[in-house]
Amino acid sequence: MRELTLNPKIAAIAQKLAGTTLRLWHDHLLIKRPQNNAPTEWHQDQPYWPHHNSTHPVSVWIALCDVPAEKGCMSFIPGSQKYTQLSPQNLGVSRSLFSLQPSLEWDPTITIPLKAGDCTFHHGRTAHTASANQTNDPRVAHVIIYVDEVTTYDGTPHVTTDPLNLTPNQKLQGNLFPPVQQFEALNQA
Ligand SMILES: O=C(O)CCC(=O)C(=O)O
Repeated sequence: MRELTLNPKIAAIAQKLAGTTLRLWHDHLLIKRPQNNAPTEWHQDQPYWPHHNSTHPVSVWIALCDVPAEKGCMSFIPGSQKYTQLSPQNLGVSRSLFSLQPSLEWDPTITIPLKAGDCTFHHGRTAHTASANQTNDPRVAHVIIYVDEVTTYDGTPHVTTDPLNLTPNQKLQGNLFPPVQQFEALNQA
């Protein structure tokens, strides 16, 4: 997983899409159990993150198995990254995103089934959902999240930064948040 997260080619594509230099924020493995009966509600990612100065965050969602629509694939609302001020959406409340920004309900969505090894890239504010896993096999995806290299910590709680005793306005840096330009070397270490 370390090699995948620090893959320089994937990171280079993320940087090209962002148009700026990026660093790792965090990764995670997202498994949906067979017949989990639980779609991931529509949301933007960035409102959950304790960041300042991050305007081009990018997430890569990599399918580690075939993910057809009935197995928990992702759908997106293209252009929804323009909503920069929405408060964090409540994933436990159906349609929380649309109560915060009703116009999004009318925007076209795009659903992207993937083959194992395929991936999608999305901006940290692009609204997305993932369907329930209605199959008898687990759905396994690996997500790598990059943020602007200049990102600073804003002092609010997050599971990634809580144990680190960071000072508000401190730049995210160090081993846990390597810049993409170091990935090649780190991946060979
Ligand atoms: O895979 C999922 O169920 C949701 C993934 C997601 O929301 C994300 O990668 O930001």
